[in-house]
Amino acid sequence: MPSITVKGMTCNHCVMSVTKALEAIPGVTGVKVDLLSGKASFEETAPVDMAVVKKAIEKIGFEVPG
Ligand SMILES: [Cu+2]
Repeated sequence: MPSITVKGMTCNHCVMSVTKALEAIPGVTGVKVDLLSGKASFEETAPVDMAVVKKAIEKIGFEVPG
């Protein structure tokens, strides 16, 4: 299960925003976002480019370190 670190989430609204942004990416399903650890993980129904995931998160105002 791929996972990515998301910086800047402060509440459940942030979690929902990140969840929705990731679910909108083709091939991404079963998104789980953990506020405390700042980690988002998901399952793939098709290969997903992590650069696309990173972009989707940054586009809605959060940071992906590294
Ligand atoms: Cu928030």
